[in-house]
Amino acid sequence: MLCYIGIGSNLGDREKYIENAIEKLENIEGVEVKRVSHIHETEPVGGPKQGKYLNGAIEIETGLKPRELLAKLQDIENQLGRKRTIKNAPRTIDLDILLYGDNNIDEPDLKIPHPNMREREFVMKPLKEIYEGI
Ligand code: PH2
Ligand code: MG
Ligand code: MG
Repeated sequence: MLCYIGIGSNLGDREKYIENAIEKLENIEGVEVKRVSHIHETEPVGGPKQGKYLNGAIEIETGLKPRELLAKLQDIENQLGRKRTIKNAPRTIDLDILLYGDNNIDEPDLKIPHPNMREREFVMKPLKEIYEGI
């Protein structure tokens, strides 16, 4: 399945966290990283006052089911020191499933397409780069 992942970081060495997360993604069995967008610095949207983000998007081909993929992404977030506190808190790394083929999933802990992604410039800009070929 062709799938798109949103990546973000606004805590600590943001470049390093993004780099490490992509490397870990490449090492997941059943995931092939196909394209990575540019990484952009963006103003935080929502949540408490916090530092700027680095954001990008990643195209992968995967045989994993949505929940299997979600579990792998959460593993990587945990390995990279992600702490879950309040909603939209600053984070070392955030890996979100944006699109999973043309599947629609609406469950409490898994919504695909990712909610509000179309209104979020920090998601759509890197996604467009991938679609339009950078
Ligand atoms: N992620 C959020 C909330 N706000 N703002 C930016 N610029 N980038 C993000 O990745 C981001 C955000 C929740 O996941
Ligand atoms: Mg997330
Ligand atoms: Mg997010």
